Amino acid sequence: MAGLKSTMVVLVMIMAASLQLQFTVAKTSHVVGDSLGWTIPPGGDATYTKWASRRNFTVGDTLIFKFPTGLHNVAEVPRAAYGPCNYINTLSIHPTGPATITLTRPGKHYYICAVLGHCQVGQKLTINVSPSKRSTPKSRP
Ligand SMILES: [Cu+2]
Repeated sequence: MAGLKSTMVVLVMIMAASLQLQFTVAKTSHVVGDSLGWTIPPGGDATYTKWASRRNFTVGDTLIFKFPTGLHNVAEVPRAAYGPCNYINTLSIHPTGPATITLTRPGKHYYICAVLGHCQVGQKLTINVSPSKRSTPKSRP
């Protein structure tokens, strides 16, 4: 009986996962860090890495960075600047919270907080954005 029960649990999990896949076809708003928001993460940079690993990002989706204006900010930086937390050559900077960023390009994106010291202790996020899915025409000739 225990075997049947665990099989059922696995089945339900598979169904939930495929439902989630369907939902990602629509444009999604991703609240970075969920309830934690965009802050110095208590668990270090693994916090946002873990958060991102549970999600699928697609062109057209938005990232919402929730933070109090003045305490943090969001800077998109090139790959080379991400590791060393170099925020001299930012691609864009969003000083006002909450900051909503629409993902317009596929590929890797690198975000850091450019307040001195914050990126070094883990306030950084990298995501991989998939190209947008083309909607297949429903009507047939
Ligand atoms: Cu910060």
